[in-house]
Amino acid sequence: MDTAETEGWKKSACIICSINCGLEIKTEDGRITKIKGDKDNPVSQGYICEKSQRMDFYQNGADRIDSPKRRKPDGTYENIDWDTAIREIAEKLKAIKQQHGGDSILYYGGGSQGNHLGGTYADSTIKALGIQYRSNALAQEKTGEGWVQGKMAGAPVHGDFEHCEVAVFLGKNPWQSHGFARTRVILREIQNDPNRAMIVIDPRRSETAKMADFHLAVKPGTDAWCLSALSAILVQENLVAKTWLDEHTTGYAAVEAAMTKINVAEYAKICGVDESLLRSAARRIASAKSVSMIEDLGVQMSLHSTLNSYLNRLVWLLTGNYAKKGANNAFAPFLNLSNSTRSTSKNSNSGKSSAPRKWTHSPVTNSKVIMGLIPCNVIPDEILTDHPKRFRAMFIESANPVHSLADSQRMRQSLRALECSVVIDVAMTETARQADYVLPASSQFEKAEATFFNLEFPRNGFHLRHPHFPPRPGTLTEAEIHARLLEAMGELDETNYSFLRGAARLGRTAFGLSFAWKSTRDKKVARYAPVVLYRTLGPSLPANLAPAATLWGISQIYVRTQAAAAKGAGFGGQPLIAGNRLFEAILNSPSGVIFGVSQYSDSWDAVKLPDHKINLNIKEMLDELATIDSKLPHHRPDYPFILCAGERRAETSQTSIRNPEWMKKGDFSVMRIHPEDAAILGCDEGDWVQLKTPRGTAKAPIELSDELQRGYVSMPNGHGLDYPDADGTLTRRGVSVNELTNTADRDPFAGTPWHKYVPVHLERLFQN
Ligand SMILES: Nc1nc2c(c(=O)[nH]1)N[C@H]1C(S)=C(S)[C@@H](COP(=O)(O)OP(=O)(O)OC[C@H]3O[C@@H](n4cnc5c(=O)[nH]c(N)nc54)[C@H](O)[C@@H]3O)O[C@H]1N2
Ligand SMILES: Nc1nc2c(c(=O)[nH]1)N[C@H]1C(S)=C(S)[C@@H](COP(=O)(O)OP(=O)(O)OC[C@H]3O[C@@H](n4cnc5c(=O)[nH]c(N)nc54)[C@H](O)[C@@H]3O)O[C@H]1N2
Ligand code: SF4
Ligand SMILES: [Mo]
Repeated sequence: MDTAETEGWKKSACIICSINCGLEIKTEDGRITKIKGDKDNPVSQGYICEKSQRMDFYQNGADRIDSPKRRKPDGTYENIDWDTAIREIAEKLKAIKQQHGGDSILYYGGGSQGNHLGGTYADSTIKALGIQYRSNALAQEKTGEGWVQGKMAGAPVHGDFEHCEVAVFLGKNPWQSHGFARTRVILREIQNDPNRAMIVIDPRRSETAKMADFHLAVKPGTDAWCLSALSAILVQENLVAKTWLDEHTTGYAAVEAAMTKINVAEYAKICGVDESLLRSAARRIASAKSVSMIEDLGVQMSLHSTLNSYLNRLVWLLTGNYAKKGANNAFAPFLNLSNSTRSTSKNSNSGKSSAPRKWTHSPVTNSKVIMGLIPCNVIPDEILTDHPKRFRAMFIESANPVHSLADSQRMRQSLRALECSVVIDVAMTETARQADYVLPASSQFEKAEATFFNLEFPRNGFHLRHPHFPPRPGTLTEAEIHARLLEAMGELDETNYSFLRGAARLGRTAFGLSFAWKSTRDKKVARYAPVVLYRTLGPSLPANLAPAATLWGISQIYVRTQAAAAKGAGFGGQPLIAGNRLFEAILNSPSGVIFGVSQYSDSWDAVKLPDHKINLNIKEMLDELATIDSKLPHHRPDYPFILCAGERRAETSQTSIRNPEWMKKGDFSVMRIHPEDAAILGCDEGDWVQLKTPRGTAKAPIELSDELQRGYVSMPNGHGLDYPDADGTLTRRGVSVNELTNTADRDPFAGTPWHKYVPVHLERLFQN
């Protein structure tokens, strides 16, 4: 490549989905002007999708904020200076802690699709305030799966789609939503190889379903019948990997007994899939050398979601598809997103550590805390009550729960009912507009950033992105905000920092030894390690990388807890030195670094159960399976359609991209409907309909699509944002689907929402 081609390109990443593909960008006058895939990124290898081109709409959104804001009694906001904001927030939250306990404050968020570094610093604020309860978007999708995973193996897994013979996508449309690196390339490879096969379980003929060898077009909400029929076929036709099961698992007898009882023909009818198609899909899975399977929102946000996560695992476990090439494997996480210290945290209200207390259930609704998180759907019930243990305050960071959680009306009401609410965001979002204080963060292109969505196997990569713009005046990084909060609360000051700051100047080894020594003498150093690292190691890091300081601590923990994977990637040996080398590699690899290389057999070490054996028998789930026949999805005559509220399409990108101009053509929030259903409503392509659910109403234009089943309609996620026009008036484009959803519609085990199964009444509108 000549210099004209390479000159001026800067390494970065896309912030729209969990893949965070490596990008090369060009910038001019504060704008991101050109974007291409970064071939040097060791995970994405140059791959990007069309959504990557939207970065400047985020960076230069018209509703970015550049001053802390305080809500006035009339609901408008006034700008205040940082010192005032930090002082008032610290005082108010401390007072709430003193009066009602840290367990009356809920921490929500901590990172979105592109930014997790800020959330690592929140850990210090959480501890200082004695906060015991947390939640974030994972608790409206992944907690059912996390609970099942914990009972069966104790380690998170990821499919090896690159190498599998058979890929199974359950309620997942990877062509649009991705979910593993270089998704579309790999999907095409599977499609074009006659020796491989793709199985898609989705009521809709999605882009991925169109590529599939087997499309099991289940009726919405009936996956439990489809999945248990698949396992029943495996058991009844003697297709299970019996020797493997004997060697590696416990509890098969209970599963066998349950599956023997299932009437496959009847279950096929209930889920609407031909029995012969079910049988051939099950046989294809059983005959494959390797099967990788991934589930996503189609089941995680639908009926029986926790049960479905269990049944999904049975399909690939009964056929021995774990811990081998092309199958599901336990990746070595750099920082475990689902690992929580909170459920066993110390009771820190006194400021001193006392006997460990378990915070296993939410205070008001007594809902299970899973992965350290309370279910998103119960948050309003935990606030809008006179229960003495209700939440009195919320600290929200990098999340937009008023828009993204069920029942926006109740979320707004909940925020307004709190004694204090604080939002840290780059933009004046729907959630920020309900908060008492809004703190403006520097954008993800103005600070060091990274995510911990490092789920690849066997080679796992981490990417620290460098800033390419100066912070917008008036904004601060999350690291700085949390440091200031801790200092304002009187938790940290120079006496905690100065020795370590000096040590940092002497090099990383001296710093590591000093940090270990100081931690034993000064409890606050260990307790508030992220902020202490930022204030001491941070200043010694290359320009603008101070917020990466917390990665030093994470690197140190990683090489100790995942020694085999670290060694595989060249970070073995004496832990302090190895951790330092990894940290150095992270700082000096602008395209990202491979931090873990695992062996397939390492997946067994990751199983945290006796003898590293997988447990197949979750009693609660088998009991639930035994009663599902009485829990068929029922239709309400007053709401004759089922709405999939929030589908991933080319034109959706969460809510970080708020400026609507990225959508060059077409309408926002187009509702897709089967042509025959539209005809019954008297509608044609482009006509508008009124949607009415038990919680709200909306209007949308329709698109006729025979990809959908009769009776089932769908709307995209992430639309309906309130964004200022040229004259500053807020305009909503499209439908914010959670104006239509209900917090009570949730899974009985994990509390995850039924957004893919919203009863709705439709009517043609003659004027929109
Ligand atoms: N373009 C784009 N990509 C994204 C995002 C984005 O906003 N835009 N967001 C990212 C995030 S946060 C996530 S979590 C992922 C989600 O990624 P996905 O889960 O793949 O996305 P969805 O389109 O919400 O749902 C997947 C499929 O579930 C199907 N489905 C609906 N009801 C049922 C049912 O009852 N059973 C079954 N089996 N399937 C059903 C739908 O038809 C749909 O095709 O996408 C990520 N990628
Ligand atoms: N009905 C329905 N609801 C859904 C879904 C659905 O399919 N249907 N999908 C759900 C899913 S899977 C998810 S993951 C959630 C996502 O919902 P949320 O977790 O609320 O996340 P995002 O929409 O990604 O919004 C992230 C926020 O971070 C802010 N932000 C961006 N960069 C920074 C930064 O550097 N610092 C700070 N402090 N803030 C920043 C953005 O402005 C935005 O307000 O939505 C969920 N809601
Ligand atoms: S949206 Fe996801 S897959 Fe597409 S470029 Fe961005 S990170 Fe990559
Ligand atoms: Mo998500």
